[in-house]
Amino acid sequence: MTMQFGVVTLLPEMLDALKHGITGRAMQAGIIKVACFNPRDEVHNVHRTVDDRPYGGGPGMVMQAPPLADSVKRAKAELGEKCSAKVIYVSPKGRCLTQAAIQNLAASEALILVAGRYEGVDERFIESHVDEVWSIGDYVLSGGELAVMVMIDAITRLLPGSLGDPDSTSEESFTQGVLEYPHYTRPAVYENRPVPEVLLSGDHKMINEWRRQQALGQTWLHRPDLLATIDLTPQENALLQAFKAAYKNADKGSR
Ligand code: 9D3
Repeated sequence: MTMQFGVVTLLPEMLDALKHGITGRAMQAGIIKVACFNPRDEVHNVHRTVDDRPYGGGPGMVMQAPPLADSVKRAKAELGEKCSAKVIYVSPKGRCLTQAAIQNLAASEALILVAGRYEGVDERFIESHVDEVWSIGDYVLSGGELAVMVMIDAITRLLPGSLGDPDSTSEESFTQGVLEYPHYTRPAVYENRPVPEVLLSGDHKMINEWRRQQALGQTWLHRPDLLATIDLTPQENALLQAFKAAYKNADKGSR
């Protein structure tokens, strides 16, 4: 029932941010459990060294394999029965995370997530102890902790009971593959901009159609790559053509 996350990190304090918001609520409700394992705790020499210079030379430092492996072993032991827990290393070299990948990971009983620091970890740790490598996008972070937190956040909100509003997730299936329609709340006029009239009409058939059209239009404007991957019904195609026509017309008026 509880999904367990074992996080291997040199900076466990960073994970304290998960105590806020939906993840914090999920912790309190027993939906998730997050336990950190610090490779430094596995080293008993004077300086408690966990990194060293790269063989072959070059800049920066590399995390050594033994303290990382010992932390993973400790995490597996603590997760108890769930020795089936996959070990995931987050790295800019990993496969890029998608919502589909998050859905698959959310079906796990337990996950061990390894965050790197410095230039990365000794390749032999990955070969011997890591099952999957994931990236959160093509940009450079200063370490893996934020990526681990992104994964825990995205997984947690899919777990039963973790979202305050159960309608929010079913709504998402209605808008699968397209961007969201724009949202409005009071005041009815803000900086001379009125709320779209249809939203004040009370006509929910019209409102749904407008929202569908806006979702398709937003996707056409901002994520044409997504639009290319979905099949539109003839009605949706007509809604999008009308959006494009209105958009191009508005452009004429402003010149
Ligand atoms: C200077 C060469 N860098 C490769 C682009 C090395 C390097 C950069 C950043 C090594 C580690 C990191 C730290 N990043 C992560 O640990 C990380 C990450 C990321 O930077 N971007 C996207 N996803 C992820 S998941 C983990």
